Amino acid sequence: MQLPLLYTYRRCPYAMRARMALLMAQRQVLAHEIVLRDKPPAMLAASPKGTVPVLVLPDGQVIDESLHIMQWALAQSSDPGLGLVLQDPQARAWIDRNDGEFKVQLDRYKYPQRFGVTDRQSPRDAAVAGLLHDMNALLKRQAYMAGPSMSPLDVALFPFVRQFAAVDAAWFSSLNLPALQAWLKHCVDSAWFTQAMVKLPDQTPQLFPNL
Ligand SMILES: N[C@@H](CCC(=O)N[C@@H](CS)C(=O)NCC(=O)O)C(=O)O
Repeated sequence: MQLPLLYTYRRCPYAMRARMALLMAQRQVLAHEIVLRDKPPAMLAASPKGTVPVLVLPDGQVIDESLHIMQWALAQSSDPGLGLVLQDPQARAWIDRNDGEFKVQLDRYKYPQRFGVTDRQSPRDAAVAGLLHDMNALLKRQAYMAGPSMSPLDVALFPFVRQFAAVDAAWFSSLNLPALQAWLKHCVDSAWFTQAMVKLPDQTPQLFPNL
């Protein structure tokens, strides 16, 4: 059987989403770890916008948005509930806030020079007062974003919160966001994340997951 080909980059939070969804759905692909400054011509031919992740199906169809790859993978899971999680309007609203306002704040906080930001505390504090505060409020009532167990919604969100936390880990752990901090730790410690972060050799497609 011909496998889909996933162009991925280990440290990219969008690619992490895609890899964890493939794991959750137990859907095997060939994973090609790219070098960002030397993207494979075949990837650019399939998706000229040049972002990862990109999934190329055996019939030639190209899926080059992380959420669409998640949905494609989850739709094939033996658990039909998995795919439904991302279709919930509230889940979509969380993801839209993450991929929109929070990602902008994260980039300005993480790379102030790149964005000409002189006061990196403004985007940092806006992120805390915005998405992170609201996630913490929900996570006080339930362990994960869509209920009592880890779901594709957590997978879509936590790689970005992880990046935010890692900019200044001591400062992040000093925040009064205990439910969010516990959630992040559980997600990072999960088997999904551990397996999604297994190192693949550059530029050599490998079976993923390698069952
Ligand atoms: N909306 C896209 C965003 C993907 C994205 O921006 N990926 C980054 C890496 S984290 C990328 O490939 N950037 C291109 C580059 O750095 O050359 C998705 O959800 O898949």
